[in-house]
Amino acid sequence: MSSSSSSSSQEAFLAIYKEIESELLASLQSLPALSTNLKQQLVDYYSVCLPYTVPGGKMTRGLTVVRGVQVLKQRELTPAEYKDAAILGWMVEWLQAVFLVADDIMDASITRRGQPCWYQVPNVTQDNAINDALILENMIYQTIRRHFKSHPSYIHILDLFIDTTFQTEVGQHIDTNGTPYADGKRAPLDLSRFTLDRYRGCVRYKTCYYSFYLSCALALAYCGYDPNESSGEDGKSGGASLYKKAEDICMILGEYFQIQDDVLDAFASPEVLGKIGTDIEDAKCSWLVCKALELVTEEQKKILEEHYGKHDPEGVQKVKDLYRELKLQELYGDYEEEQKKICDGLIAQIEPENFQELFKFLLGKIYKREK
Ligand code: GPP
Ligand code: MG
Ligand code: MG
Ligand code: MG
Repeated sequence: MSSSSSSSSQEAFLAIYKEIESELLASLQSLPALSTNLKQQLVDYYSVCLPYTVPGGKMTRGLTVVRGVQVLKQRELTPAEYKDAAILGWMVEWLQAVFLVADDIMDASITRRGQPCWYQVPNVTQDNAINDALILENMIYQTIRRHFKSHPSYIHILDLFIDTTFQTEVGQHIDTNGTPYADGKRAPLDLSRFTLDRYRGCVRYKTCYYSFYLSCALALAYCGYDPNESSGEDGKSGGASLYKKAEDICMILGEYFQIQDDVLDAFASPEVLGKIGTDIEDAKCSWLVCKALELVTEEQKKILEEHYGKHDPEGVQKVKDLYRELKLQELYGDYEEEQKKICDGLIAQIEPENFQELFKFLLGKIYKREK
């Protein structure tokens, strides 16, 4: 796709965001039994919250739904179809906003998309931000009901959001290390938990489903493919197998994407990345720490034991120096090249051939990404 056609497709997509935002603000404006003044306060607040938290990312998840519907229909979309696909795409972006507002609180992050995290904005605070994440989530269901209540796939679309949300929350639980508090204290750092097995389970749940599979599955659902049946719209066969093929490749793309996210967390410049890494401070089960633990000597392991999981810039620097000494960036470079080849090979085997386009689009978005 040329950069001009990609920027015009982003513009068209953003125009649909504005429509959804207006509808949601209008519904706040018409809440019953509240004074005009109170309703105006709500509208004023969410007129800032929504544009701050929902658009402003790379929009890959949302644009994937549009691309998926185009690929499955094998033709240009009518204006009504485009709008439907873009609304579903924005619902994935909305879900991402829910997760990011909450994740930044949980990870004690500072910036996101080149600006302070929403909970860090003066006058927002953590109390508001937690409730905003809940409100943002509810807006997904209001919007899907408004636009798809009489669509044949309505229930299936809802199920996809419900299931994906739960999967992501399970992944987030594993990610936050969910160790029960003993005597009011968090359990001490346990490096033996940071295995690639734990990593892969965590990432499948916290990232792959919502960042990759959901958008593809929504495109299938919108086009009439039933995950429980072997035939789809117009008697097209293989509904169930298309979901399965999408899931299989999305799990591989998603793991590759999160490994990139972890490497960028430690090594990318925050100006380019738009966020300041916190994985070392937060004692995250990052790909880097898992790989480091496979390679360290007893002496080097002491650096991790002493400095991993602490909010101390010098200690964090020592961990990053150790990662450099272990040549983890080079190891990642090799992993990325190998992963690209594996993904190219797997995508080339997907049938029908037109479905391959969707995964080529996703792989193109992530290969060698810098943010
Ligand atoms: C990415 O983790 C995963 C999420 C953003 C899902 C959050 C899920 C919730 C249920 C809140 P990350 O912390 O590595 O992302 P980032 O690096 O963007 O902060
Ligand atoms: Mg985070
Ligand atoms: Mg997180
Ligand atoms: Mg991260």
